[in-house]
Amino acid sequence: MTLKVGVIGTGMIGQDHIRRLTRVLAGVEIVGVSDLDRKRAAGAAPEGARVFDTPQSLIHSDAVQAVVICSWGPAHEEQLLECIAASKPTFCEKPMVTSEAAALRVIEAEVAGGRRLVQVGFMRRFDADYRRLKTVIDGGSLGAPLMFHSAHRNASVPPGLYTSEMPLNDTLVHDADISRWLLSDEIVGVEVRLPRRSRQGSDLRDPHFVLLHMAHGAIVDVEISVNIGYGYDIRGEVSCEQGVAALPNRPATVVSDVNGVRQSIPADWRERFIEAYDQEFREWIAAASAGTATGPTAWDGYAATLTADAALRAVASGGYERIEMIDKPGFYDTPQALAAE
Ligand code: NAD
Ligand code: ISE
Repeated sequence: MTLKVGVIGTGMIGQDHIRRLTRVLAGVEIVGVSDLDRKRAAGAAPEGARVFDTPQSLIHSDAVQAVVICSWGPAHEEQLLECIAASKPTFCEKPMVTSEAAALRVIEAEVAGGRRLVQVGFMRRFDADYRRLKTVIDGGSLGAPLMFHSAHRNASVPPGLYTSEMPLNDTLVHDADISRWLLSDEIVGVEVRLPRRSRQGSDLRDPHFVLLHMAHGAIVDVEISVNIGYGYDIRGEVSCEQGVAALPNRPATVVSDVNGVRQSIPADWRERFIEAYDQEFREWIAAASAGTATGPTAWDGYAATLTADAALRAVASGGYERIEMIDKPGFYDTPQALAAE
C-alpha cells in the first residue's frame, strides 16, 4: 500500500522532507502541497502533485490520507486541529505549538478523537547515536543519571532582530525533549544564565546557558548557541553514579594537507541528522499507513512548550521558574494501543 501524503509548508525543511519522501523512502507518495507562498509550493511540488490554495483544502481532500506540517510554529495549532478533526495521521514539525493553551487544545482534541494521530518532529529520538546512549542509560549498569551536559550549536541564523525568543522557542525545545526521553523523566524547573554576549551576531542575544531541573533530581545544562560560525555541533554526555556515557564524535574523513590534519563538521541540521530524519519518516509512514501515530506525542510537544515558556520567564526574572503540568492523560502511556480499527 502507498500512503498518499499532503505537505503544508514548502520552505527549508519542507523541501528537505519532500526530497526524502519522494527519493529516499518507500511506501509513500506526495499527492499535494500547500504554502502561503504559492510559487514556492509550485516549485517544490513533485511531478503529479496538486498545489492546493489553502492548507484546509489540502487537509480535507479525499486524495490526502496523511499530512506533513512544515509551516511556521505559530501556524501549527490551527493546522493540527484541522487534521485531527479530519482524522488524518499527521507529522508536525517542532515546535508543536507556541503556547501552553494551544498545546492543551491539541491534546484535548486528540484524546477526544480516541486515536493517536500526531507525531511531533523531535528527530533526535531517531538518531542512532542517541538511541545507543539511551540503551546504555536504561540498561542501568552505570547507575542513576545525575547530570546531562547538552551542547546545541548552530552555525548561523538568518539576519534579523533576535532576542531570547527564537533560541528558546525554536532551539531549546530539542534539548528539552531529548533530556526527558534520555532520562525518562519530566522537567520541573528552569533557570537561564546569560553569558557574555558573542559578537558574532550583531543584534543577537546569544549564547544562552540553560539549566533544566528534572523531577527525580538530575540536572541538565544546555548550551544554546545559534550563531557560532564554525558549523553545526551537537554534543551530549550523561554523568551517572558509576560512569559516564556520551555521544561519539561523528566519524568524518580525516584530511591531511599543507594546513594540517582535520575533519569536517556538519554545516547544519540537514547534514547532521540526515539519517535520523529518514528513520523518523520510515517509522511515521508505517504508523500512518495503519491510520495512527507513534514516536514523540502531543504530550511531548506540550512538555517542550512548557519548558520554552519557563525559560523565557527565567530570562526575565533571572531566577528559577517552576513548571506545572496537567495530569498526563493515560492515552499517552499506550501509544500503539489505540490504532485504527
Ligand atoms: P521556512 O521559513 O524555510 O519555511 C516555512 C514555510 O512555511 C514558508 O514557505 C512559509 O511560507 C510557509 N508557511 C508559513 N505559515 C504558513 C501557513 N499558515 N500556511 C501555509 N504555509 C505557511 O522555515 P523552516 O526552516 O522550513 O521551518 C519550518 C518548521 O520546521 C518550523 O516549525 C521549524 O521550527 C521546523 N524545523 C525543524 C527542524 C528540525 O530539525 N526538526 C529543522 C528546521 C526547521
Ligand atoms: C531548527 O529549527 C531546528 O529544528 C534544528 O534542528 C535546530 O538545531 C535549530 O536550532 C533550529 O533553528
